[in-house]
Amino acid sequence: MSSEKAKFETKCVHAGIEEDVYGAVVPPIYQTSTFKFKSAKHGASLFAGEEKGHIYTRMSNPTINAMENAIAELEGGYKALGCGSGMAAIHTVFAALTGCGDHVVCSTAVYGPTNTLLRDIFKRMGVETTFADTSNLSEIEANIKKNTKIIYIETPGNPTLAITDIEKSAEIAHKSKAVLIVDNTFMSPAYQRPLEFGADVVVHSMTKFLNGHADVVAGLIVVKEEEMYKKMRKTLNQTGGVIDPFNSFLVHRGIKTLSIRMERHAENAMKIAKFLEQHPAVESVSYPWLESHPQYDMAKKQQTSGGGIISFELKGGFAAGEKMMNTVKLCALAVSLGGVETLIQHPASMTHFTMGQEARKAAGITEGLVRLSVGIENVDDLIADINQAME
Ligand code: LCS
Repeated sequence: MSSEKAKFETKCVHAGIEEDVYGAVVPPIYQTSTFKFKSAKHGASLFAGEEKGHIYTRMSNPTINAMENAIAELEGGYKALGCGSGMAAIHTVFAALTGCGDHVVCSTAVYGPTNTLLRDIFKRMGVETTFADTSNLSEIEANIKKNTKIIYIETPGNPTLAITDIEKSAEIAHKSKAVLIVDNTFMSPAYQRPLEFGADVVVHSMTKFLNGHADVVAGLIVVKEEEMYKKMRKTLNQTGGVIDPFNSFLVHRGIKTLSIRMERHAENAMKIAKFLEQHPAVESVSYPWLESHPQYDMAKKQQTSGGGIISFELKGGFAAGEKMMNTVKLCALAVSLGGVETLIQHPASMTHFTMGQEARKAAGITEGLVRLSVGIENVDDLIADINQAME
Protein backbone atom coordinates (compact mmCIF):
# COMPACT_ATOMS: atom_id res chain seq x y z
CA MET A 1 0.00 0.00 0.00
CA SER A 2 1.43 3.35 -0.99
CA SER A 3 1.30 5.84 1.85
CA GLU A 4 3.78 8.50 0.75
CA LYS A 5 1.44 11.42 1.45
CA ALA A 6 0.11 9.97 4.69
CA LYS A 7 0.94 11.28 8.16
CA PHE A 8 3.71 9.58 10.17
CA GLU A 9 1.38 7.46 12.36
CA THR A 10 -0.35 6.12 9.24
CA LYS A 11 2.97 5.37 7.57
CA CYS A 12 4.08 3.36 10.62
CA VAL A 13 1.13 1.04 10.09
CA HIS A 14 1.12 0.82 6.28
CA ALA A 15 4.61 1.54 4.93
CA GLY A 16 6.36 -1.25 3.06
CA ILE A 17 3.25 -3.41 2.76
CA GLU A 18 2.37 -4.48 -0.77
CA GLU A 19 -0.44 -6.53 -2.28
CA ASP A 20 -0.01 -10.21 -1.51
CA VAL A 21 -1.13 -12.99 -3.89
CA TYR A 22 -3.35 -14.49 -1.15
CA GLY A 23 -4.51 -11.13 0.18
CA ALA A 24 -2.50 -11.48 3.40
CA VAL A 25 -2.74 -8.28 5.46
CA VAL A 26 0.65 -8.96 7.04
CA PRO A 27 3.58 -9.66 4.67
CA PRO A 28 4.59 -13.35 4.90
CA ILE A 29 8.03 -14.46 6.07
CA TYR A 30 10.03 -15.72 3.10
CA GLN A 31 12.26 -17.97 5.19
CA THR A 32 14.39 -19.10 2.28
CA SER A 33 18.07 -18.69 1.54
CA THR A 34 17.71 -18.92 -2.24
CA PHE A 35 15.25 -18.44 -5.13
CA LYS A 36 14.64 -20.74 -8.15
CA PHE A 37 15.36 -19.41 -11.63
CA LYS A 38 12.88 -20.15 -14.44
CA SER A 39 15.76 -21.05 -16.75
CA ALA A 40 19.53 -20.67 -17.08
CA LYS A 41 18.89 -17.56 -19.16
CA HIS A 42 16.66 -16.11 -16.43
CA GLY A 43 19.36 -16.72 -13.79
CA ALA A 44 22.00 -15.07 -15.96
CA SER A 45 19.73 -12.13 -16.63
CA LEU A 46 19.05 -11.61 -12.90
CA PHE A 47 22.79 -11.68 -12.16
CA ALA A 48 23.45 -9.23 -15.00
CA GLY A 49 20.83 -6.89 -13.56
CA GLU A 50 18.77 -6.99 -16.76
CA GLU A 51 15.70 -8.31 -14.96
CA LYS A 52 14.42 -7.61 -11.44
CA GLY A 53 13.99 -10.48 -9.02
CA HIS A 54 15.45 -12.22 -6.00
CA ILE A 55 18.52 -14.44 -6.27
CA TYR A 56 19.88 -15.17 -2.80
CA THR A 57 18.86 -13.79 0.62
CA ARG A 58 22.24 -12.14 1.32
CA MET A 59 21.51 -10.01 -1.75
CA SER A 60 17.76 -9.43 -1.30
CA ASN A 61 14.62 -11.07 0.06
CA PRO A 62 10.97 -9.92 -0.07
CA THR A 63 10.49 -9.89 3.74
CA ILE A 64 13.71 -7.92 4.24
CA ASN A 65 12.84 -5.52 1.41
CA ALA A 66 9.39 -4.82 2.88
CA MET A 67 10.93 -3.76 6.21
CA GLU A 68 13.68 -1.75 4.47
CA ASN A 69 11.15 0.10 2.31
CA ALA A 70 8.99 0.84 5.33
CA ILE A 71 11.75 2.48 7.37
CA ALA A 72 13.24 4.26 4.33
CA GLU A 73 9.83 5.88 3.96
CA LEU A 74 9.64 6.80 7.66
CA GLU A 75 13.10 8.44 7.47
CA GLY A 76 12.29 10.18 4.17
CA GLY A 77 15.15 8.33 2.44
CA TYR A 78 15.67 6.82 -0.99
CA LYS A 79 16.26 3.25 0.21
CA ALA A 80 17.43 1.32 3.26
CA LEU A 81 19.62 -1.70 3.92
CA GLY A 82 18.86 -4.12 6.73
CA CYS A 83 21.88 -5.34 8.71
CA GLY A 84 22.49 -8.05 11.29
CA SER A 85 23.09 -5.49 14.07
CA GLY A 86 23.61 -1.79 14.57
CA MET A 87 27.36 -2.43 14.61
CA ALA A 88 27.11 -4.29 11.26
CA ALA A 89 25.38 -1.20 9.82
CA ILE A 90 28.06 1.12 11.23
CA HIS A 91 30.88 -1.13 10.00
CA THR A 92 29.30 -1.24 6.54
CA VAL A 93 29.08 2.54 6.14
CA PHE A 94 32.74 3.02 7.09
CA ALA A 95 33.83 0.09 4.89
CA ALA A 96 31.85 1.54 1.96
CA LEU A 97 33.14 5.10 2.24
CA THR A 98 36.70 5.00 3.57
CA GLY A 99 40.04 3.50 2.62
CA CYS A 100 43.67 3.72 3.67
CA GLY A 101 44.75 7.35 4.03
CA ASP A 102 41.27 8.72 4.73
CA HIS A 103 40.20 10.67 7.80
CA VAL A 104 37.00 10.69 9.89
CA VAL A 105 35.68 13.20 12.43
CA CYS A 106 33.51 11.42 15.01
CA SER A 107 31.55 12.61 18.07
CA THR A 108 33.29 11.83 21.36
CA ALA A 109 29.94 10.78 22.87
CA VAL A 110 29.05 7.69 20.83
CA TYR A 111 28.13 4.12 21.70
CA GLY A 112 31.34 2.52 23.09
CA PRO A 113 31.90 -0.08 20.31
CA THR A 114 31.50 2.62 17.61
CA ASN A 115 34.42 4.42 19.21
CA THR A 116 36.48 1.22 19.43
CA LEU A 117 35.60 0.11 15.86
CA LEU A 118 37.26 3.29 14.58
CA ARG A 119 40.17 3.17 17.02
CA ASP A 120 40.88 -0.51 16.40
CA ILE A 121 39.80 -2.09 13.09
CA PHE A 122 39.64 1.04 10.93
CA LYS A 123 42.88 2.39 12.41
CA ARG A 124 44.56 -0.88 11.38
CA MET A 125 43.10 -0.37 7.88
CA GLY A 126 44.81 3.04 7.70
CA VAL A 127 41.75 5.20 8.45
CA GLU A 128 42.52 7.92 10.98
CA THR A 129 39.79 9.26 13.29
CA THR A 130 39.65 12.48 15.28
CA PHE A 131 37.14 12.37 18.12
CA ALA A 132 35.65 15.80 18.70
CA ASP A 133 32.95 17.35 20.87
CA THR A 134 30.62 17.79 17.89
CA SER A 135 28.03 19.61 20.03
CA ASN A 136 30.46 22.50 19.54
CA LEU A 137 30.50 23.16 15.75
CA SER A 138 33.84 24.93 15.85
CA GLU A 139 35.34 21.64 17.12
CA ILE A 140 34.15 19.94 13.92
CA GLU A 141 35.48 22.71 11.68
CA ALA A 142 38.82 22.81 13.46
CA ASN A 143 39.35 19.09 12.93
CA ILE A 144 38.45 18.84 9.23
CA LYS A 145 41.42 17.87 7.07
CA LYS A 146 41.95 17.65 3.31
CA ASN A 147 41.40 13.88 3.50
CA THR A 148 38.28 13.99 5.73
CA LYS A 149 35.69 11.72 4.11
CA ILE A 150 33.12 11.37 6.88
CA ILE A 151 31.69 13.42 9.71
CA TYR A 152 30.00 10.88 11.96
CA ILE A 153 27.66 12.09 14.67
CA GLU A 154 25.38 10.44 17.18
CA THR A 155 22.69 12.83 18.36
CA PRO A 156 21.58 12.57 21.09
CA GLY A 157 24.84 10.85 21.98
CA ASN A 158 24.98 7.67 24.02
CA PRO A 159 24.97 7.98 27.04
CA THR A 160 25.47 11.69 27.81
CA LEU A 161 22.65 12.86 25.49
CA ALA A 162 24.89 15.60 24.08
CA ILE A 163 23.22 17.13 21.00
CA THR A 164 24.92 17.95 17.70
CA ASP A 165 23.36 20.38 15.21
CA ILE A 166 22.59 18.18 12.17
CA GLU A 167 21.89 20.98 9.69
CA LYS A 168 25.10 22.88 10.47
CA SER A 169 27.17 19.68 10.53
CA ALA A 170 25.84 18.83 7.05
CA GLU A 171 26.86 22.29 5.80
CA ILE A 172 30.37 21.85 7.18
CA ALA A 173 30.63 18.33 5.71
CA HIS A 174 29.45 19.33 2.26
CA LYS A 175 31.72 22.38 2.13
CA SER A 176 34.64 19.96 2.54
CA LYS A 177 33.19 17.31 0.16
CA ALA A 178 32.68 14.94 3.09
CA VAL A 179 29.61 12.90 3.94
CA LEU A 180 27.51 13.42 7.08
CA ILE A 181 26.40 10.20 8.77
CA VAL A 182 23.98 10.38 11.70
CA ASP A 183 23.25 7.59 14.17
CA ASN A 184 19.54 8.19 14.81
CA THR A 185 19.04 5.29 17.22
CA PHE A 186 18.03 7.40 20.24
CA MET A 187 15.31 9.43 18.52
CA SER A 188 14.03 7.08 15.79
CA PRO A 189 12.33 8.67 12.76
CA ALA A 190 9.33 9.39 14.99
CA TYR A 191 11.19 12.31 16.59
CA GLN A 192 14.13 13.16 14.31
CA ARG A 193 14.69 12.77 10.58
CA PRO A 194 18.34 13.69 9.86
CA LEU A 195 18.03 13.43 6.05
CA GLU A 196 15.59 16.37 6.17
CA PHE A 197 18.34 18.42 7.85
CA GLY A 198 20.90 17.59 5.14
CA ALA A 199 22.49 14.35 6.39
CA ASP A 200 23.56 11.90 3.66
CA VAL A 201 23.26 8.63 5.56
CA VAL A 202 21.38 7.54 8.68
CA VAL A 203 22.28 4.46 10.70
CA HIS A 204 20.21 2.69 13.33
CA SER A 205 20.50 0.03 15.90
CA MET A 206 17.02 -1.40 15.21
CA THR A 207 17.60 -3.47 18.35
CA LYS A 208 16.30 -0.39 20.14
CA PHE A 209 13.17 1.76 19.53
CA LEU A 210 12.47 0.64 15.95
CA ASN A 211 11.86 -2.97 16.94
CA GLY A 212 10.98 -1.86 20.44
CA HIS A 213 10.45 -5.20 22.18
CA ALA A 214 13.98 -6.24 23.25
CA ASP A 215 13.76 -9.48 21.26
CA VAL A 216 15.80 -8.70 18.13
CA VAL A 217 19.37 -7.58 17.38
CA ALA A 218 19.40 -5.71 14.06
CA GLY A 219 20.64 -2.60 12.28
CA LEU A 220 19.78 -0.38 9.34
CA ILE A 221 21.39 2.06 6.91
CA VAL A 222 19.15 4.65 5.21
CA VAL A 223 20.50 6.64 2.27
CA LYS A 224 19.33 9.73 0.45
CA GLU A 225 20.26 8.89 -3.11
CA GLU A 226 20.88 6.08 -5.57
CA GLU A 227 24.67 6.31 -5.95
CA MET A 228 25.15 6.00 -2.20
CA TYR A 229 22.71 3.08 -2.12
CA LYS A 230 24.71 1.21 -4.77
CA LYS A 231 27.95 1.70 -2.80
CA MET A 232 26.33 0.46 0.41
CA ARG A 233 24.62 -2.53 -1.22
CA LYS A 234 27.84 -3.61 -2.92
CA THR A 235 29.71 -3.42 0.39
CA LEU A 236 27.01 -5.25 2.32
CA ASN A 237 26.91 -8.00 -0.32
CA GLN A 238 30.67 -8.40 0.08
CA THR A 239 30.91 -8.21 3.85
CA GLY A 240 27.67 -10.14 4.45
CA GLY A 241 26.39 -8.50 7.63
CA VAL A 242 22.77 -8.74 6.53
CA ILE A 243 19.59 -9.12 8.59
CA ASP A 244 17.55 -12.34 8.21
CA PRO A 245 13.88 -12.62 7.13
CA PHE A 246 12.48 -13.51 10.56
CA ASN A 247 14.09 -10.57 12.35
CA SER A 248 12.98 -8.30 9.48
CA PHE A 249 9.42 -9.50 10.03
CA LEU A 250 9.66 -8.73 13.75
CA VAL A 251 11.07 -5.23 13.16
CA HIS A 252 8.39 -4.52 10.54
CA ARG A 253 5.78 -5.61 13.09
CA GLY A 254 7.47 -3.44 15.74
CA ILE A 255 7.33 -0.23 13.73
CA LYS A 256 3.54 -0.44 13.40
CA THR A 257 3.38 0.74 17.02
CA LEU A 258 6.46 3.02 16.84
CA SER A 259 4.58 6.31 17.07
CA ILE A 260 2.41 5.32 20.04
CA ARG A 261 5.28 3.62 21.86
CA MET A 262 7.50 6.68 21.39
CA GLU A 263 4.76 8.95 22.75
CA ARG A 264 4.61 6.95 25.99
CA HIS A 265 8.41 6.58 26.25
CA ALA A 266 8.80 10.35 25.92
CA GLU A 267 5.90 11.31 28.19
CA ASN A 268 7.22 9.01 30.95
CA ALA A 269 10.83 10.15 30.44
CA MET A 270 9.92 13.83 30.75
CA LYS A 271 8.06 13.17 34.03
CA ILE A 272 10.93 11.08 35.42
CA ALA A 273 13.55 13.64 34.32
CA LYS A 274 11.63 16.38 36.16
CA PHE A 275 11.24 14.13 39.22
CA LEU A 276 14.99 13.41 39.26
CA GLU A 277 15.89 17.07 38.73
CA GLN A 278 14.12 18.13 41.95
CA HIS A 279 15.25 15.12 44.03
CA PRO A 280 17.80 16.06 46.75
CA ALA A 281 19.90 12.90 46.13
CA VAL A 282 20.49 13.80 42.46
CA GLU A 283 23.57 15.77 41.42
CA SER A 284 22.63 16.32 37.75
CA VAL A 285 20.20 15.13 35.08
CA SER A 286 20.64 15.09 31.32
CA TYR A 287 17.47 14.98 29.21
CA PRO A 288 17.35 16.93 25.92
CA TRP A 289 14.03 18.63 26.56
CA LEU A 290 14.86 19.86 30.05
CA GLU A 291 15.68 23.56 29.91
CA SER A 292 18.81 22.79 31.95
CA HIS A 293 20.25 20.71 29.06
CA PRO A 294 23.24 22.58 27.60
CA GLN A 295 21.96 22.17 24.01
CA TYR A 296 18.25 22.57 24.81
CA ASP A 297 17.65 25.02 21.92
CA MET A 298 19.37 22.73 19.42
CA ALA A 299 17.32 19.77 20.65
CA LYS A 300 14.13 21.81 20.24
CA LYS A 301 15.14 22.74 16.69
CA GLN A 302 15.79 19.25 15.29
CA GLN A 303 13.87 16.88 17.56
CA THR A 304 10.11 16.81 17.96
CA SER A 305 10.39 15.31 21.45
CA GLY A 306 12.95 14.71 24.18
CA GLY A 307 12.82 10.93 23.59
CA GLY A 308 12.95 8.07 26.06
CA ILE A 309 16.50 8.11 27.47
CA ILE A 310 17.77 9.95 30.56
CA SER A 311 21.21 9.95 32.13
CA PHE A 312 21.88 11.23 35.63
CA GLU A 313 24.36 11.29 38.44
CA LEU A 314 23.63 10.81 42.12
CA LYS A 315 25.27 12.96 44.81
CA GLY A 316 27.05 9.91 46.23
CA GLY A 317 28.80 9.25 42.87
CA PHE A 318 29.42 5.69 41.69
CA ALA A 319 28.76 4.05 45.09
CA ALA A 320 25.31 5.62 45.28
CA GLY A 321 24.57 4.73 41.65
CA GLU A 322 25.65 1.14 42.21
CA LYS A 323 23.44 0.86 45.28
CA MET A 324 20.52 2.25 43.33
CA MET A 325 21.01 -0.19 40.43
CA ASN A 326 21.05 -3.08 42.92
CA THR A 327 17.91 -1.84 44.68
CA VAL A 328 15.48 -1.13 41.81
CA LYS A 329 12.78 -3.77 41.47
CA LEU A 330 10.66 -2.79 38.47
CA CYS A 331 13.48 -1.29 36.37
CA ALA A 332 15.70 -4.11 35.08
CA LEU A 333 19.47 -3.85 35.47
CA ALA A 334 20.45 -4.52 31.86
CA VAL A 335 22.17 -2.90 28.89
CA SER A 336 20.40 -2.02 25.62
CA LEU A 337 17.56 0.48 25.43
CA GLY A 338 14.40 1.40 23.55
CA GLY A 339 12.27 -1.58 24.56
CA VAL A 340 8.88 -1.40 26.25
CA GLU A 341 10.43 -2.30 29.60
CA THR A 342 12.49 0.19 31.65
CA LEU A 343 16.20 -0.63 31.86
CA ILE A 344 18.92 0.89 34.01
CA GLN A 345 22.69 0.52 33.52
CA HIS A 346 26.11 1.99 34.34
CA PRO A 347 27.92 3.16 31.15
CA ALA A 348 31.46 3.37 32.62
CA SER A 349 31.52 -0.32 33.62
CA MET A 350 29.13 -1.65 30.96
CA THR A 351 28.23 -0.15 27.54
CA HIS A 352 31.21 2.22 27.42
CA PHE A 353 33.75 0.10 29.30
CA THR A 354 35.78 -0.81 26.16
CA MET A 355 36.40 2.87 25.36
CA GLY A 356 38.77 3.17 28.32
CA GLN A 357 38.78 5.86 30.99
CA GLU A 358 40.55 8.52 28.93
CA ALA A 359 38.09 8.39 26.00
CA ARG A 360 35.18 8.30 28.46
CA LYS A 361 36.51 11.39 30.21
CA ALA A 362 36.79 13.22 26.86
CA ALA A 363 33.19 12.24 26.10
CA GLY A 364 31.94 13.49 29.47
CA ILE A 365 31.03 9.98 30.66
CA THR A 366 31.71 10.26 34.37
CA GLU A 367 32.29 7.20 36.57
CA GLY A 368 29.05 7.91 38.45
CA LEU A 369 26.74 8.34 35.43
CA VAL A 370 23.64 6.12 35.37
CA ARG A 371 21.53 5.66 32.21
CA LEU A 372 17.82 4.98 32.24
CA SER A 373 15.92 3.71 29.21
CA VAL A 374 12.37 4.62 30.13
CA GLY A 375 9.76 2.05 29.15
CA ILE A 376 6.03 2.34 28.59
CA GLU A 377 4.91 1.17 32.04
CA ASN A 378 2.74 3.38 34.25
CA VAL A 379 4.97 6.32 35.17
CA ASP A 380 3.82 6.40 38.82
CA ASP A 381 5.02 2.81 39.24
CA LEU A 382 8.39 3.75 37.72
CA ILE A 383 8.81 6.85 39.88
CA ALA A 384 7.87 4.85 43.00
CA ASP A 385 10.52 2.25 42.14
CA ILE A 386 13.24 4.86 41.44
CA ASN A 387 12.29 6.74 44.59
CA GLN A 388 12.48 3.69 46.88
CA ALA A 389 15.85 2.76 45.34
CA MET A 390 17.28 6.23 45.93
CA GLU A 391 16.13 6.20 49.52
N1 LCS B 1 24.30 2.94 18.01
C1 LCS B 1 23.81 3.26 19.21
C2 LCS B 1 23.45 4.67 19.50
C3 LCS B 1 23.63 2.26 20.17
O1 LCS B 1 23.13 2.62 21.36
C4 LCS B 1 24.00 0.92 19.86
C5 LCS B 1 23.86 -0.17 20.86
C6 LCS B 1 24.54 0.64 18.60
C7 LCS B 1 24.65 1.68 17.69
C8 LCS B 1 24.92 -0.73 18.20
O2 LCS B 1 23.79 -1.49 17.93
P1 LCS B 1 23.71 -3.09 18.09
O3 LCS B 1 24.82 -3.65 17.28
O4 LCS B 1 23.84 -3.41 19.52
O5 LCS B 1 22.37 -3.41 17.52
N2 LCS B 1 23.69 0.28 22.17
C9 LCS B 1 23.64 -0.45 23.24
C10 LCS B 1 23.58 0.09 24.54
O6 LCS B 1 23.60 1.28 24.82
N3 LCS B 1 23.50 -0.89 25.40
O7 LCS B 1 23.60 -2.13 24.80
C11 LCS B 1 23.68 -1.93 23.37
